[in-house]
Amino acid sequence: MLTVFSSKHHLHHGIELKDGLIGPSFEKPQRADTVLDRVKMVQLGEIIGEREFDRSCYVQAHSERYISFLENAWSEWKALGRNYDALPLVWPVRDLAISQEPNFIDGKLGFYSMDAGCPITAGTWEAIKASADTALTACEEIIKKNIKSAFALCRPPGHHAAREYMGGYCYLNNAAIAAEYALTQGFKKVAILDVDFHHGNGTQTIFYDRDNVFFASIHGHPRDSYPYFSGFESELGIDAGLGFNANFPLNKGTKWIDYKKALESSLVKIKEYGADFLIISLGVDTFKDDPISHFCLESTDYLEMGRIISQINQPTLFVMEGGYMVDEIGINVVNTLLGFEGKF
Ligand code: OKP
Ligand code: ZN
Repeated sequence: MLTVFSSKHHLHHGIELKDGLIGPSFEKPQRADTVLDRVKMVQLGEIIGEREFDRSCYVQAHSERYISFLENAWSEWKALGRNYDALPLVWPVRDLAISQEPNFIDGKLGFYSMDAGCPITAGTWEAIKASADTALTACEEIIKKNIKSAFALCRPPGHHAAREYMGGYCYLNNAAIAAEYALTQGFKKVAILDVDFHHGNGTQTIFYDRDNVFFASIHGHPRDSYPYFSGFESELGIDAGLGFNANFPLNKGTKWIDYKKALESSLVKIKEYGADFLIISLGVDTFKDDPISHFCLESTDYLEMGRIISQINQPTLFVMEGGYMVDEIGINVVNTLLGFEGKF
């Protein structure tokens, strides 16, 4: 399988607010490098760099003003003499005013985020742009070269990022940006299957009222797990999108036997939908030793996960999302891809 990778991901590394403390983020550069090492070790296939795409490619899934915010946030922050990571500290929840964008950077940071998991640093824009371009390049390779599948080794991840907000280490929604791109290239029905441990709230909301992108997610139940306010089974889509969203929240400690049932149910829905292009938001934080999650998949389960996903038998783009047990993340990601290719 072809892999697309950008070493620009190193430009982004930062802090997060977790358990009441500011500390180094779990979402660190070593993650992507570990996956790349494994791709090389098993000789998964060719590895290419990302091409640059026009800004308008991101403005499909996001708003113009949100992209401008991401481009300019660091310089606005730095102009105040702050030479450390930017984090939001106030959010417009419920009845607070959301009709206008604040002028001041502290206001903007809260306006465009859902949590304090997304530091903005000097290199953040360049890294997140490269991550989105990685997904777009892999998508373009599948389409232009007419190949069955490709792996976009994206970092930072994207699935918590919505049309106008960042959250959970995610800034640009790489999978959503790729889905919009596939639609511009003549595909009619894109399905996104999100197997990251966390609900892909950003992807869900971007396509919630749409019938040309079906979204399915298998994740820790929001009663126990981040992002807490999204990912319930009752979320089915709205207006034209009603019936084109499916959530599979699972209990703490879920093992492969139960995970597999949810995976198969999600694929039945994707088949019924009649997808002509498949995007997998591939997070491996479902692994038993992941430090921030509570499912119990084993490394060999990912081989079977890949094999089962391949039954959709449509062009398939894998987009890297989460996974934080750095020693195993490479094995688990690449096992999924090998399983998909029938190599095990
Ligand atoms: C990202 B992905 C809030 C951080 C809370 C966030 C987990 C994000 C997971 N400051 N934890 O879905 O793997
Ligand atoms: Zn996750």
